[in-house]
Amino acid sequence: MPSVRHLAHQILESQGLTTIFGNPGSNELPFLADLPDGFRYVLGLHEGAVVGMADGYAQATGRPVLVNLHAASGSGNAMGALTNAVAARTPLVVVAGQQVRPAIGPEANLANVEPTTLMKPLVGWAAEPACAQDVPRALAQAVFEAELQRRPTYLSVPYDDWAVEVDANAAAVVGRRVQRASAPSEEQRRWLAGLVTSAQRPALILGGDIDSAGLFEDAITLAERLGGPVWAAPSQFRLPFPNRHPLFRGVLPAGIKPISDAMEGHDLVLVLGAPVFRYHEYLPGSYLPQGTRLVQVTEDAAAAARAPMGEALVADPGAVIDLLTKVLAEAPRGGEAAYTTPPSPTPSPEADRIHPEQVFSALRDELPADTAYVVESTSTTAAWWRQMDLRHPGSYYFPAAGGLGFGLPAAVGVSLGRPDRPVVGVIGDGSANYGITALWTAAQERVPVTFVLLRNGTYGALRWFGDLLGVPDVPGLDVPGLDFTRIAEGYGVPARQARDADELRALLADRPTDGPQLLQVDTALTTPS
Ligand code: TZD
Ligand code: CA
Repeated sequence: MPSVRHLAHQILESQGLTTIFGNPGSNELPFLADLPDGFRYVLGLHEGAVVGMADGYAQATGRPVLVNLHAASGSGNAMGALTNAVAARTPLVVVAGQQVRPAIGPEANLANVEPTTLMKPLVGWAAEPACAQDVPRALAQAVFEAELQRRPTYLSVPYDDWAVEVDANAAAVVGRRVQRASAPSEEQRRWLAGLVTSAQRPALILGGDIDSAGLFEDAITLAERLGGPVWAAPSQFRLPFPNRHPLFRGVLPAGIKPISDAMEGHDLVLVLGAPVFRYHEYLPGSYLPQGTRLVQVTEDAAAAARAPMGEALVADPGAVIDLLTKVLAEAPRGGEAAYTTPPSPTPSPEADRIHPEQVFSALRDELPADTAYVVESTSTTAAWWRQMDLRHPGSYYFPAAGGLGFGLPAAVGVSLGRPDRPVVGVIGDGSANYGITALWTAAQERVPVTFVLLRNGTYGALRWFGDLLGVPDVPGLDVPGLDFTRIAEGYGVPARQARDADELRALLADRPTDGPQLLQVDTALTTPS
């Protein structure tokens, strides 16, 4: 008779979840015992970093990933990082260790007292199996729910369950396949095709799901046939379209009025793979200009249901791109205009500081075109998009819910998931602290990530926000006295200070490919828009 542990490992293997990101405690040890060959355990030193790494890995591979956390305290530490995974629709399968069954009721130390409510509403599904026999099935469900809902799930397993021997029925779940297809019906296809072919001035707004779902290239074909402008949806966590393509108009500003202004003159706005919309700054106005019709196509039923305007079709954006590309094939309206060239970087106003645009133009010139960037630097967004030239799928990752602590760990996860791609983390001196322990994992795993640490001594974006809100003088906005070269060295990551743009270029060109490195640059303060 097989043990629960044996079946669980088989299920994970058959579903391709053989890389485990975790931080263990007593309750988790029995699950980790006897892991078969081919499993890899990536240790993170703090649960926020564990989830950030797993999020990056899952996004880079497009597959669900197992996260193993310690009881309620480890789960609690992970919750901030989970907000990003929820917004990015990342299928993380979080398995937490529970005390032995007889010890839960009396609340022994490290009992996870209300495991099914603890992580809600962040996770889309949470359970603790009612008996050991049900653990294998529940684990499979956790994987399938994460994939089907594209949302993290949470399973709490009492640690005395792993050694229990179960009957043959429990093994029936090994190797199950659960798939989803969501192509529009004939009637829906006619409706969409009619809308798009009869539009005079259509516009496309693409969300992060386009890149997550591997539709980056397909979106280019569609846009070129449509011939209309393309924006990335606001609060973007992936880049769904090449940012220097002649049809690209940028990432939409995250306010009601600016989006409405941008849509002026368009009779049809087609939103693919994005919520409508993830606003941030409250800049009131009417949602859309007079006479503009908005249609959202998303697989995320909740995003369709909660949108405040427009029509929605819950379907696979890939199927819709396919359909529209075919419908538009006979009447191409697109031009062959060239990709735009970035401007010369703005010089720094201060002698001992580099302008962020100088940093980004150095990245653009010195690094391979297929570099994947994980960005968590909040006041430099405008400078970033002015300088970068990203033409490959999977080139850009940003914390999807704006929760800091994603960038540094996610860069490690992206590199572990895609060892074929150069990976660079662009991290602010504020942001770095929330996920700093991932430096240790990068050093131990010899992950070839270059971390470019932008040190402006402050929470730059919050200074800008304070001005926007009319409260420029608040405490707690500066972060002086941090030297990330010394912090990195302490975690085992070699580090250098680049004193000017030329030195940065030289260090980037000469970056190691057998392990991580951190390059710190002192940067001038800029505003995000
Ligand atoms: N805590 C968490 C977990 N997430 C957050 N988003 C914040 C706090 C608030 N916050 C922002 O939204 S931006 C920011 C903070 C603290 C400043 C980040 O500083 P940085 O980047 O040095 O990384 P800039 O370029 O100086 O803004
Ligand atoms: Ca900063």
